[in-house]
Amino acid sequence: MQLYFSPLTCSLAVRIALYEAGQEAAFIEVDSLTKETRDGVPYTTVNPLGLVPTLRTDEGEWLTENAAVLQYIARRFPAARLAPTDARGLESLQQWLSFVGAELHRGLYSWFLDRQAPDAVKAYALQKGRSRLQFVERHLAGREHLLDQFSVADAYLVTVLGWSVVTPVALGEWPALSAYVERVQARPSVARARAAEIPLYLQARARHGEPDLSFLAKG
Ligand SMILES: N[C@@H](CCC(=O)N[C@@H](CS)C(=O)NCC(=O)O)C(=O)O
Repeated sequence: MQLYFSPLTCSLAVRIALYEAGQEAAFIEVDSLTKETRDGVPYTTVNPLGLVPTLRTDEGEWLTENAAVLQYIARRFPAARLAPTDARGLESLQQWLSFVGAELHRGLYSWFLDRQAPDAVKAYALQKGRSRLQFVERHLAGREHLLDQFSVADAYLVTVLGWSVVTPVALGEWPALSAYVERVQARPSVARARAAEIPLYLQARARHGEPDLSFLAKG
């Protein structure tokens, strides 16, 4: 398998899922600014939209869209129990993958990671995002995970909420979300995935002359 990723972006969720499943893959880094792999291949030849993640399976299929890639990994490695197997559980998984992808990733956080987003859009997203954060806050109060046990939806949610530290989303306002992030980031697969990508993220920022965020390396 080959995973095209950019450090600490949503493709981190796929790395987490692979580590959970005990699978190795070739991790091919895409520079999010130049849209080239680190050895200079234009990434749009792999994914015309230039978006990560893209997964090339061992069977030679190309998969895009985080929710689809995550569900592929869950299905391909059932022993890792990264997804429910019953119909109701699968519906809940789909619900949370959609919610994280649309309401949190795209609807809220992505505007703060987009260098060209107008300030008015960011302010609107921040205000509108509050109801979405409140919704997950209520769901997670008294629960360990989005579903009954860790699933690929958690791999996605912990990745997205992890962006709070570099955005104006003040996660401290949401105690259940803050506790969730701390707990899930301590999970071995998540800690290992972050430890692999934080140095790459810091290197990419330094390459592009962006402000130093080395506090991230301290965990
Ligand atoms: N709908 C896509 C969105 C993926 C996405 O937004 N990827 C971001 C990183 S988190 C990206 O590659 N951004 C680069 C860009 O927008 O050019 C998915 O769910 O996989």
